[in-house]
Formats: sequence, C-alpha cells, structure tokens
Amino acid sequence: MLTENWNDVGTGFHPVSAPDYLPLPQLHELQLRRLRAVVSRAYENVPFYRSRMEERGVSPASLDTLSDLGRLPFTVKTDLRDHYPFGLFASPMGEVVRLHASSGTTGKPIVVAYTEEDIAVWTEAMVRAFACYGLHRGDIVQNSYGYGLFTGGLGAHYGAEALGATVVPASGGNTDRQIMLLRDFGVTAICCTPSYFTHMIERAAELGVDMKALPLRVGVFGAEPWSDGMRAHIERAAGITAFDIYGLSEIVGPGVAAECREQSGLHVFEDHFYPEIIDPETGAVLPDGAEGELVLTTLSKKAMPLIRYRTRDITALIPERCACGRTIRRIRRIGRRSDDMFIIRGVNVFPSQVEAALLTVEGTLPHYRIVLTTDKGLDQIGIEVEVSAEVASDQVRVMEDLRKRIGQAIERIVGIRVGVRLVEPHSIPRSEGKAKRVVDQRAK
Ligand code: DLL
Repeated sequence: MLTENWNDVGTGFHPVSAPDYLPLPQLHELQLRRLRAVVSRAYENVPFYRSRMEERGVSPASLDTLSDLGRLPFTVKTDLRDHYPFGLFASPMGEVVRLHASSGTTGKPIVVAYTEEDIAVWTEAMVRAFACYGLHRGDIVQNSYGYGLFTGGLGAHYGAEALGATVVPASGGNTDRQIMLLRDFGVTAICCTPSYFTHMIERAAELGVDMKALPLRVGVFGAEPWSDGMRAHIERAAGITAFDIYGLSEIVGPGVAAECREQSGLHVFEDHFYPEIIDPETGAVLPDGAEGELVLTTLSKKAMPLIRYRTRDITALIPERCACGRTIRRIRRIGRRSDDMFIIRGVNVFPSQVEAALLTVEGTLPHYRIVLTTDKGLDQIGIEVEVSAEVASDQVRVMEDLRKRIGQAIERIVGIRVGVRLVEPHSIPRSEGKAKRVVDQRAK
C-alpha cells in the first residue's frame, strides 16, 4: 500500500478534485441544475431524444428532482448504432473537435463526439482519477493504452499532462520496448489493460528485468474486468499498487470512475456522470446497495449527451461513505456484463468466476481462456490454463494433480464440472489491449 505522497489528503488535495468532496446538498443541487440543462439540450437538438420523450409524455420540464430522471426513457447501444455515424450529435460539426469510435465485434462501430468543452471535462475527470491514485507533478506516466479511435490512449494522455505529470505516450505493443522505457525512463506509473500488464511482467522476467527493483509504484488498470486475485498477482509480482479505472466510450472514455487509496470500490465522478442502478429485467431503479445494471447520464456533455444509457455492466452503488473523505459515491468493481454470461447445462457462468477460481490455485499463470464447444447438441465448456515452466517440466503426476485442483476450484465457484487442459507457457495468444478470454466454437 502507498503511504506517502498523497496529494489528496488533508486540505492539500489537487484543486481540481474539489467536486469529489462537495457536501451532498451542494452536489445534488449541481447535479439537478446540470441534468435539466443536458436534458433540454438533448430534447432541443436531437430528434431521437425529442420523439422518445414525447412518446413517454415527458419533457425537460418534468424534472423537479433528481429522482424524476427515472421517468425518462433509456438509451441503448442499438440506438447509437441505428443513428450511425452522426445522428445523435447535439452540436454542429463546426463545434466538434474530436471523434472516437468503439470497435464492437459485430456491425458498425459506435461513434462519439466531443466539443472543446467536452474534452476539458474528460480531462478534468482523468486528473481527478490520477489524484485518487496519489499521482502528481513529477510522476512519469507511461501510457500504454492504445492511441487512436480507442479512448484509452488520448483520455489518459490528456489527463496525465493536465495533472502536470510527464507522459510517455508508448501506446500498446512492442513489449520489449515498453520494458526498456519503464526501466530507462524511471517510470513511476503505468496505464494499460491488466491483461497486458501481466504479459509485461512475464516478459520482464524473461529479459532479466526485476520489476520490483524499478521506481514503478502505481498501475492504472481498466478497460476490461479483472479480479481481486489478478490484482494480488500483479501487486506481488511487480511490487506496485494496482488501481482500477472504469469508463466507456459512449459516456466519455476512461475516467467515469476510479478507485482511491482505499481500493474499495470506484468513485464515480457523479457531478458529470450520473449513475443509477436498475433491474436489468424490469428496468426498475434499485436502491443504493442493490446489485444491477449501471445506467449513466452525462450531465455536462455538449456534443453527444447520453440520457440514461444502459451500460450492461453489473455492479452496485456502495451506500457507505468512503474512508478517504470523498463524498461522491462508489460503485463496486465490475466483474461482469449482463451480456457476457453463458449457460452451460442450465447453470449461468460468467468468465470472471472462472478467473477468480483459477487464481486461487498455486502453479497456474493468469493466462487462460474459456473454450465453448458443442458435443452431441449440448454446450460444453473447457478451460485452457497455462502453467509455469517449472510445472510444465514436472512429472505427469504433479500436472495431473494440478489439473484436478483447478477443476475442483472451478466446480466450487461456478457449480459445474468443466474440462481443464493445461497448456505450455506462451501458448495462449497475448493481447496488447482487451484480452479475449472466451472462444466460442459452438455450432450455430
Ligand atoms: O474501455 C474505456 C477505458 C479505457 C476504460 C481505458 C478504462 C481504461 P470501451 O472500449 O467503450 O471503453 O469499453 C467499455 O469496457 O462497458 C465495460 O464493460 C468494460 N470496462 C471498462 N473499464 C472496466 C473496468 C473503454 N475497470 C466497456 N472493469 C465497459 C471492468 C471495464 N470492465
């Protein structure tokens, strides 16, 4: 755990972090004022929102309190696809200074737009995230999120620069060079996906670089789910504190929510991104503490406001106030999406459960994939797990014992028996961005 150099303790926090500590009545007043403005903006400038609101018999004037937000219709991913590429913009192109797009596995990408003011809000959110991690001027931040249409690269870049840190814009890929930069530049913080960082750890060991001996002290990991077991592995292997960062292109990119030094949930920068939790089946708003789907409303966005956007990410708003002193609420770490579940022999299985199970077993590496196949018309699930070089060279009996222990750990957590195959180190493809954990070879 970090114990010093926090610039957000006592009264000495980064000035930009002030909204993190607003007294609640003030925060709620600010949120309501911004909510009314953004809903009016959407209603007046985006035909899609106007007709959706008219269908429900609501209008910007219906918003007397924050909870009236629940009367407005949801927006979903297909609404964005249906209006590809620019149909949901609320600003003329002359005011749009940036476009990003999320790749998406099927069909058209989702396009998002930013005015100059939107970029400033995003940058502010990222500065507040970096301040949560205890970073400040003087830190050297290697940004290994991909630069380009993906929001990770430029989002983290602008934030780290505005914080006053020194940015190394490494982008993803070329792992040997990443490790050289980490070592030679005396990098103190790294931003990338947790899966890519596990690859860096492994490669550094092969190159004879001891990560623990480097000045690196903070990791800013997100863009994909990762378990507490993965965090423990990373912190132990690299001698750093590993923090979670959450965001999605549709809302802004990284910087919607971030962990603080308590590492106990992610603070949502809710003066800009208003969170609700709903029952994914009925759409009903759930109270703080209950688990459900995260719905976000952009309170400050100009170019492309999103009203009640269904993220598909499953979490809960944590009711208790955080020990760090911030008043903005936290969400629990996101382990799964409502659409990444598969059903095997009637049991609901989430990839995150498999990861959690694997990481309880000694001798495995955090490189795995889940292979779905069909056998005699039935869905089957198999897990491929890499083992360390020592284990791989061990006797058959040792390997067999490990395979059994992994199978049992998964059965304990997931509730079904699965096929486990131990594979050689390096045989599972590495990713420089989001890892692809599930390979679906089922007959369609
Ligand atoms: O992944 C933005 C980002 C970049 C976040 C860098 C953090 C760091 P998209 O590509 O649009 O945007 O993917 C968004 O990724 O709805 C979640 O399902 C997942 N996701 C993002 N961060 C986390 C996280 C970026 N910390 C989708 N934990 C989201 C779990 C995450 N899932």
